[in-house]
Amino acid sequence: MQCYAAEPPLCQSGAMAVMSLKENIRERAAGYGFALCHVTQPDVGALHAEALQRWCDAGMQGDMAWMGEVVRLERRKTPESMLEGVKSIITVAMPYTAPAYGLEEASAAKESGVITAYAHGDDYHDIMKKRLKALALELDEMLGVHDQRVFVDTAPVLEHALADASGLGWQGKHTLTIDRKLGSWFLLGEIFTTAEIEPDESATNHCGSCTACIDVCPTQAIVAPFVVDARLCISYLTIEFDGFIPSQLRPLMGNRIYGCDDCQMVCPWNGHVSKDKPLIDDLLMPKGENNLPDLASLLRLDDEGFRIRFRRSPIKRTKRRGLLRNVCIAMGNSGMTTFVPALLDVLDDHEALIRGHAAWALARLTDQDNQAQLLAALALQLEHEKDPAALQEFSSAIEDIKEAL
Ligand code: B12
Ligand code: SF4
Ligand code: SF4
Repeated sequence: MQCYAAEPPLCQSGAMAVMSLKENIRERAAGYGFALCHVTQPDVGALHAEALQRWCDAGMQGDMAWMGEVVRLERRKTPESMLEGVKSIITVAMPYTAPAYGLEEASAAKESGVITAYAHGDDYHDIMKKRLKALALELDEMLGVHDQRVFVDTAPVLEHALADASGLGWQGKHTLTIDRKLGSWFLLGEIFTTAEIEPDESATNHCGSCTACIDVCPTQAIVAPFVVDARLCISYLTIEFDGFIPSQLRPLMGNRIYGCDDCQMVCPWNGHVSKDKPLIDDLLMPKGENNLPDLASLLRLDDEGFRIRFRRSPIKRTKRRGLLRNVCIAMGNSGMTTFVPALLDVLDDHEALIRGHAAWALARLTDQDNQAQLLAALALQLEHEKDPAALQEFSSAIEDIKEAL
């Protein structure tokens, strides 16, 4: 045992607090907002390595080429390939505020879009990376000569497997990492170091016979316990996928316009996590504007408006074209003909992706009163349309409206 802390409150004169290296790291991590901090060895285990390979072989990564690419795939399986001589991996979790609404309230808000809770504040990637680097600097003092690297999300690191092995939390059937107290409302990061730190015990699974997440998934993307087919997952479709969303999946997306939290919202381990009391973390603090935002206002955003509104938000990832595509789908699913004028306004948008999805949405909102107007507007646009995919959307929309007559 050794006292590693040089300054109060860890080592106060008279009441010398003696703590182990790991306790000291944990305490410092907590100072950066990392509510959980554990340690493991650089080994993801055969179960995870094989399951990852099967997932990619089945093409479940969809268009996320960076997940299937051979070199990166091998790196995920072998953490030692990410830092020569790595001996220990420190895993951390940074909590964010759970959604302030329930599933029913969110889907009943037809004029609004649902944005995943982690994206209600600033972009966590920037925040966590900065904080992990600052923590890593402090480790330099504690660990002596060592090499280290920090990772958050985007690197080829199998974060759940390492979190599980380090005892930070278990991987639930929806594949997210869960802690008994925090539920799953947190994000993961790691520090890889060449220093040797005593590893923690791995986590134990507490899903039991529950299948709530599998049952609630709107697109049945959890194809088996612990297996999410990304191609079906609304999170993938709304954030990662850049093209025309398969038309059979669009009605299932409801009003989710950026990510999806359904499988987490029904998880009993999230039941006790407070929805009303935001976590005190200034940067990740939810901004009201992303809490069930008005769909019509979002559809009016031009490129500059989008850039300004989302410049510090993870939502910038989809670019305007992706978000407005999702907004069109939510409008089409709303059953609200009051959205028709807004959708007609973007039928000649400079982005084919938005034009095409607006056409689809208009066909869904056709009624006796507006069908002639909609057919005329779509036919007019069809004459000028050059993009093959948008052209296809216009033709299908016209056919659908005619069939409904
Ligand atoms: C690709 C990716 C996605 C993809 C694919 C999701 C997936 N399940 O793979 C998409 C875009 C769909 C996605 C969505 C989301 N993501 Co994501 N995503 C990632 C990323 C970059 C890689 C995940 C990965 O390795 N997938 C490959 C597959 C094969 O892994 P897997 O699904 O975990 O499968 C494992 C299990 O099947 C396990 N296994 C096999 N058999 C068995 C048996 C048992 C008993 C057990 C326990 C395990 C087990 O082995 C496999 C390999 O480890 C990670 C960050 C990272 N670098 O790890 C973030 C990450 C997982 N995402 C995260 C988040 C927040 C989300 C969303 C909640 C965002 C949202 N609200 O929209 C959703 C949740 C959807 C869901 N249910 O998974 C967080 C999760 C935080 C947490 N508490 O767990 C991460 C860790 C990012 C971060 N740094 O915080 N994501
Ligand atoms: S995030 Fe949504 S779509 Fe994806 S697995 Fe969970 S419930 Fe299903
Ligand atoms: S909903 Fe049930 S099965 Fe799914 S992760 Fe939570 S406890 Fe596990």
